[in-house]
Amino acid sequence: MSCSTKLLISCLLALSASLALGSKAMAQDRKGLNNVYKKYFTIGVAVTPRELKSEEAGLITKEFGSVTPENAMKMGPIHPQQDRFYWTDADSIVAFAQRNKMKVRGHTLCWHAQTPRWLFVDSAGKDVSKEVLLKRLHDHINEVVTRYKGKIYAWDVVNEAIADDSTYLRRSKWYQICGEDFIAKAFEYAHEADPKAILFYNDYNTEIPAKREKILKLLKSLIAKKVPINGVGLQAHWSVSTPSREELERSIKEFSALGLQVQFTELDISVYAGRQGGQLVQGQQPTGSSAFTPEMEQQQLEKYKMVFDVFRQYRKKITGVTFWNVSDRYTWLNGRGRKNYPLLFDAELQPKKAYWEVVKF
Ligand code: 9MR
Repeated sequence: MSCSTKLLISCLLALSASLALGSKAMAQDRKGLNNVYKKYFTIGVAVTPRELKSEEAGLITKEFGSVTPENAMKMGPIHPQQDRFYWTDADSIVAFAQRNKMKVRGHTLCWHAQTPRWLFVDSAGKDVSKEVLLKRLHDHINEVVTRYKGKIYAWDVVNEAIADDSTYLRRSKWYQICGEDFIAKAFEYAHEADPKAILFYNDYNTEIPAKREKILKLLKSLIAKKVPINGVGLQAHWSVSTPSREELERSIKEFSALGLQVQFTELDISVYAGRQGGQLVQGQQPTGSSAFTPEMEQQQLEKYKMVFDVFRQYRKKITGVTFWNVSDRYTWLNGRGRKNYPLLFDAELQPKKAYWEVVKF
């Protein structure tokens, strides 16, 4: 090897080492989303117990100030049999948050999905009465909320009780057996178990006028009945095409005008157009290659920039923004043979271009 080749190689090595150092320094210099938004609102993330024991843990503590269990506190997973609770996963998330001085949003006490088998039926398999179902709801809420009293600052008490079709309330098993009373009762039971917890009603498609109207109607009726409700969770499963700035601003204004806290509880921005993350429905086949194209990257970055701009503008009304999943390594939006890239970190856990737009203001 000639002298000049050796020199060239050592120059290249030195250059690549300094580049590596540079990107490391940049990673260390990153303040983290929650710190950048300290004066605005808490920024949180939905987590699985596995992530808290993996590479993701460092990213979670660096970037976020609050965690929400993605599934671990839902009634099916946490209360699989009437006389048996499964606490391991939920406990591990709460312990992680305590160790790292993070807040916890509890999710969720009463929902039509992910319910345990035993909940709505008696031993003969017949539907239970309204009294029995409300007693079961009471006992469930009392047990779970009491266990984490003082450790979970906010609960999604009732999730998704409003219908997507032209009816008002979703015709769920809860509704069929109890009528609308289960909603107010769930809040009362949660308040009784932890009077200091901030109690939320949580739903999706809250920027669609027809659905927004129905949610407003429900919230107004709960407030009029003096039900202990403190906030509304707007899920924010959005996409490159939704919501518009106008729709989003209108939702924040109308919900906060009720005197409730507003939190965005399940934020992600799908790279496929459409409501609810542009999900594929049963039987629909994915088209194209499922790659994250530069066009998607640009559209997503613009949507993230716009929504955080609005969030900052309405900082006085908004008390929290939670992402639904940590990075593009794992998202609930993957499915039916199609990959999605809805978050601010890529599958290598590195910040995407959209991240830098969100922290630049
Ligand atoms: O992300 C959750 C996914 O892992 C579960 O399979 C799914 C079951 O319905 O629930 C997902 O989380 C939902 C949340 O609890 C309520 N709002 C909609 C979320 C996405 O479906």
